[in-house]
Amino acid sequence: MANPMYDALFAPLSTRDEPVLTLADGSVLTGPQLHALIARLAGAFRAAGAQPGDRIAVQVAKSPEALAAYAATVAIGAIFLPLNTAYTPAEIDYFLGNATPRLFLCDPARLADLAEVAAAQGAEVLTLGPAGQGSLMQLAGAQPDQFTPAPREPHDLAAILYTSGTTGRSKGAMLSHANLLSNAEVLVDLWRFTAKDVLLHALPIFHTHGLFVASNVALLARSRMIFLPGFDLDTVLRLLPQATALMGVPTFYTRLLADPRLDRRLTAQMRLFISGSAPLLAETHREFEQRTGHRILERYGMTETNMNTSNPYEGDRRAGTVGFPLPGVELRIMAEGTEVPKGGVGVIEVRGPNVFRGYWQMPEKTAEDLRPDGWFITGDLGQLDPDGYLQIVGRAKDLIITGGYNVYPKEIELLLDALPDVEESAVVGLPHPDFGEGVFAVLVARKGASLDPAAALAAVAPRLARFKQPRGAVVVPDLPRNTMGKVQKNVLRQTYANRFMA
Ligand code: MLC
Ligand code: AMP
Repeated sequence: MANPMYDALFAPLSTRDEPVLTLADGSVLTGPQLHALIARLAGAFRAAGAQPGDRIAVQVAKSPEALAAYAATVAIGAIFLPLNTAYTPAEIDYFLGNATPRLFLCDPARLADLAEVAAAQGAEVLTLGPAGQGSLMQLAGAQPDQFTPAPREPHDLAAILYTSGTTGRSKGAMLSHANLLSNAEVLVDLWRFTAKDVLLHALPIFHTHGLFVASNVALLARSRMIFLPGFDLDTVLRLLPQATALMGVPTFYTRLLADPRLDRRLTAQMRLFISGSAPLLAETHREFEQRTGHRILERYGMTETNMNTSNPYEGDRRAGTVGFPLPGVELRIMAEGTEVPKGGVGVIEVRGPNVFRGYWQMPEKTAEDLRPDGWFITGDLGQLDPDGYLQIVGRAKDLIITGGYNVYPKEIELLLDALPDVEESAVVGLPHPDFGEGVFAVLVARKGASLDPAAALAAVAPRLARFKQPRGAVVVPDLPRNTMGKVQKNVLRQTYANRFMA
């Protein structure tokens, strides 16, 4: 019986007798070594009681073992649930409560904070440190380096990734083997990835971009990955000459451009620079081409759909656009229930094998975004230019994207509004030179209360991942509202637009 993801991405490793992962220190893992690691982790998860269909939640630093944990989870028919390493115990408590995983793999250094949360949610804890320390590798050491994967159907779930909801509570996007594989196959072909490529991988692997767009594509194409713990500018500049491709969020590119060491010589052997997860400014695109001669290829995706559109590999990679729908993906622009012709602005909807199976245990939320005929309402505002290039012009959803991470204001507003001296709050994204957008809070004090903005932010910080914490706040007499009484966040964004800009 087949296991689609294992068969396509991981089984071939056993005969790829060459370096598959190269680490920052130059050490390598060959295909058979990585495959043996996956086998042992599969045995370890099974020994710990994980069955097909179980969720395995993972909040660990990026490492070959972490990547192998993803592969092992999918190979035993379980469902991989990666969690941002910045999440606090309060946030983790929500995810474990919603997904009820069988196992929770966390950093041994955070066991004191997390063991109680995991126990309360009935998840058995295994630990994995950045250098492979912890109980998981101990358990894996006793396992064979061969194993039989569990049979899976294409529509069986391979992963659940949380993407916060506009109402503040994150939703678990359910992704099937077929969702992920169909997208990886299209991207390998569209972006010309081959066994000759070396992907410089500096993204986290707890989100779609680093896990599915980068890792799945490289594995499927049999490309090698220079597998870095994260984006460190000096390391990326040092290793660029050894790579052929880089995938990054716009912050990667603005940071590279801010460093005079980035030049044509350093990037001469590079084949492809890809950007996504957040808007790439047209001037960044132009400056990058002037500096290096490379035209960045921008693409557009989501946790719920993986990649939707891409600029062409051959042909005009148009700055300020996200290109055309991928082969097999339908796209339309909708406004007031009808499709908008070229040039008109509306909400982007997509349909195709890449579109997820719905939100975990949230049928009503699923029905709000996923139409019965398969069209998914992205919440992004877009328009098609005369040549059919898609431009993302805004968001219908209340979303901030900071350095490529999504932040939903509601989650922060609920915490601020619960403070004794706060009457109400509005959280907005303001232009930020490094992260693209920065989180900012506008507060109204309760009658008679003297509200210190810094104290308010400090009070909510412990419950929020660092990247969600507002980087600034102001107290105002009242919030601007429209005639319907809805807070006008666009007015706030205009009023405070220069807050983070030098
Ligand atoms: C780190 N910090 C951030 C931040 N990243 N704050 C806001 N937004 C972020 N994105 C905090 C740090 O905790 C630190 O806090 C301070 O800001 C300075 O950190 P830094 O050293 O500058 O951050 P760094 O570690 O360099 O990380 C920046 C980054 C990282 C851009 C490399 O954010 C990153 O890897 N982003 C990629 C996100 C991603 O993979 N997105 C894909 C989503 S999937 P303090 O208190 O210590 O000073 C998706 C679908 C698709 O969107 O289309 O791909
Ligand atoms: P996530 O839910 O983390 O997958 O984030 C998906 C969101 O990121 C999309 O709905 C868009 O709002 C945004 N996004 C992804 N790629 C791009 C891009 N190239 N340009 C602008 N926004 C993007």
